Formats: sequence, C-alpha cells, structure tokens
Amino acid sequence: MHKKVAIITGITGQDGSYLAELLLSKNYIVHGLIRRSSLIKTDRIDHLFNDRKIRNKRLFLHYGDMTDDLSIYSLINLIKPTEIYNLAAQSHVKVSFEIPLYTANADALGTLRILEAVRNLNLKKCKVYQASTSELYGNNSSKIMSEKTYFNPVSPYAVAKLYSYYIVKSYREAYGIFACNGILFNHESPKRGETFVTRKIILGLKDYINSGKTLILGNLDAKRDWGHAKDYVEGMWLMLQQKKPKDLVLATGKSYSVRDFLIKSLKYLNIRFSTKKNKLGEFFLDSSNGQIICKTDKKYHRPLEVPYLKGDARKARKTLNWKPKYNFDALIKEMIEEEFVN
Ligand code: NAP
Ligand code: F7E
Repeated sequence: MHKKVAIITGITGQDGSYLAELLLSKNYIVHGLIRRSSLIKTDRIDHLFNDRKIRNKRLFLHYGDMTDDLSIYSLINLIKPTEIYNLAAQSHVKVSFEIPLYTANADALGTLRILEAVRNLNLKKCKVYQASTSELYGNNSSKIMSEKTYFNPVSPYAVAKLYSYYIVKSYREAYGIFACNGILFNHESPKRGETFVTRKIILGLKDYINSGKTLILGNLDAKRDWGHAKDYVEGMWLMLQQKKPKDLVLATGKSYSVRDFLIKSLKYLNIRFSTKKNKLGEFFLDSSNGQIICKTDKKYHRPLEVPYLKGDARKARKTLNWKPKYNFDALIKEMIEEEFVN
C-alpha cells in the first residue's frame, strides 16, 4: 500500500503540532509549512524534528507563507500530497481587529491559494481539510449551534474564515475536489498560545503564585464550548478518511464562562478568594492576604464580542464515531499540571 503523504500548514501551532504527532503515529510522511522568523519558533514540534528517525525521513519542513501564492503552489506541486490540512492562520480574534487586511490575506485568500493549486495541478486524489471555526456563528441567538445554524460573524477573523468556508464548499461542488470544513469550537491544551484566555489565566495564576503579579483579563461573561486540541485533531483526521467530504461541527456540547474557567483554576490551585465589583471592574482578592489576584480591564475587550457558543456535534458523532475524551475539568487539570510541573 502507498504511504499517505500529508502537508500541514500551521505545523508550528497548537493544532499542527498535535496533528503532526498523530499522523506520524499512523505512519504518514508529513510535510510542514513554516514561516521564516528571526528567532526559531519550532518549540511545539522540536521533540519530533529532533528525533533522528523522523527528521527528514518522515517529517520535512519547508519555508513558505499563506500570503505567498508561489510558495503554496510550489510546495503542493513538489509534494503532490494525498492530504492537506490547512491549519495556518492569523488565529487571534482580537488581533484581527488590528490587522484585518493581513488576516483576510492569510485566513481567506490562503485557503483559495491551496484550492487553486490542487485544481490546477489536477490532484484528483488529494483531500483538503479546512480549519473552520465556531466564530462563524458570531453573535447568534441559537442556544446550541450545529451545521444547520445560520452564520453571523462579527470579527475580521470570522469574516475571513467565512470566505474560506464558502470557497471550500464552492470548489467541492464546482470541481469535485474532496475538501471539507471542520467547524471547530474552542479547543485548548498546555500548548495553547499564551494570549488566548485559558492559557493566559493559567500562566497568570502561576505568575501570581510566584511573584504576586496581578492577572488582568477582559470580558469574564463570555461563554465558550472548550475542548482539548488532542481530541479535535483526531476529528480532523477522521474527516479526511471518509468516502465523501462533509462539513462537520466538533464540540463538547457544554458551555462555560471565562469566569467559570478562572474560578475552577483558582479552586484547583487551592487559592481561597473573595470577589468584589465596582465601577473600575471586577476583582478577585486573595483571602489569605487581601492581595489582588485578578482584575478586569476594558483594554482586553473587543470592538465586537461573541457572547455565547455551544456546539452540537451529533453529526460528527454519527458520521465519524467521534466524541471528545476530555471534559472541562480534565482540560483544566492537564493545563495546570503541565504548567506547574514543567
Ligand atoms: P495557532 O496556535 O495560532 O497556530 C497557527 C499556525 O499558523 C502557526 O503555525 C503559525 O505559524 C501559522 N501561520 C500564521 N500565519 C501564517 C502565514 N501567513 N503563513 C504560514 N503560516 C502561518 O492556531 P491553532 O489554535 O493551532 O489553530 C489552528 C487552526 O484552527 C487555525 O486556522 C485557527 O484559526 C483554527 N481554529 C482554531 C480553534 C481553536 O480553538 N484553537 C478553533 C477553530 C478554528 P507561527 O508559529 O510561525 O506563528
Ligand atoms: O477568547 C474573552 C474573550 O482569545 C475567549 C481562537 O482559537 O477560538 C479562539 O477564539 C473569550 C473571548 O478565544 C480575555 O473576549 C476575556 O470572549 O481565548 P480567546 P476566541 O476569541 O474564542 C475560536 C474558536 C477560534 O477560531 C480562534 O482562532 O475570552 N477574554 N479576557 C479574553 N480573551 C483573551 N484572549 N484575553 C483576555 O484577557
């Protein structure tokens, strides 16, 4: 049997690194697209790339950029992969308000560049996974969101991802390309970027314990459906193993506020606290010494917020036999334990 050959864009990111581990464990040849930077940023995949049995034997890294047509086309032409996982993106919602054009170029047109390469090179056997997102639902009145729920994106990030969602659908229907959108709700892990709220909370509490520094957060009322990235990359892989491409939601079906995440983390760390609210914001005070553990500041608010997300993954369960292994408590436990042990 021919070996499966995958390209992962965004291999240095949270999901890319877990997906690379998964595909290598399944004996794939993996090619990762990486960006040049003045300091090397391959920490999340160093354990794989530094393994002599893997490096340049089963795992190859190539410089390129989602905003650069030629590097995308040349890589796909060189490798002629059987699977492409398009995970590369400017993935921070708040930052997308500050760099909207760049976000559109990388997150929307980047997907088109991949699809155009697959089409022009006539790669009939190549399957494409697109990292779509629950941010598409945006400001939405639905209590739970499925593949049938309307989209109402409210950030430049979400609008760029909406373009990708529809261009994937369009190329699938127009040209018969096996391309599908995984509509993934928030997923976290010890490898989560430091400026996303879950990791920021845990790193902030570590700083508070070690040096008494106050953690500053934005909107604590926002609710998210938080899962673990390891479960979600398995879902991505399963989507490309199907006979027919289908757009599917991956989610846990539970929604918690940012405040819930903070309180659970404080409890897990045995930090006793009280809270107060005034016109300056909300405060979490250390019961042992009155010090401010955490406070809110409007500078972390977004011009538009997605207030509530909860996903219905019944279709993925039926189609892929996928269900998450981690719940909210297990996710927080792992994120804290990794941070405090290592
Ligand atoms: P992440 O940790 O921010 O990783 C993003 C990756 O994209 C990094 O490898 C980054 O490279 C790369 N990248 C960014 N801009 C690029 C460009 N112009 N050219 C080439 N590479 C570029 O994101 P993640 O959490 O793993 O998410 C993976 C994908 O799923 C993203 O598309 C994200 O939008 C989407 N998504 C994430 C979630 C979630 O909750 N995590 C939910 C739904 C959808 P550097 O390492 O060089 O920065
Ligand atoms: O914010 C609130 C913030 O930045 C979650 C990306 O992976 O998931 C992610 O997008 C919530 C928001 O993730 C802070 O306002 C409060 O309501 O961790 P986040 P996100 O915006 O949900 C989706 C599915 C993606 O596709 C994205 O790529 O937390 N919040 N205080 C804060 N958020 C941050 N970052 N920092 C704060 O201080």
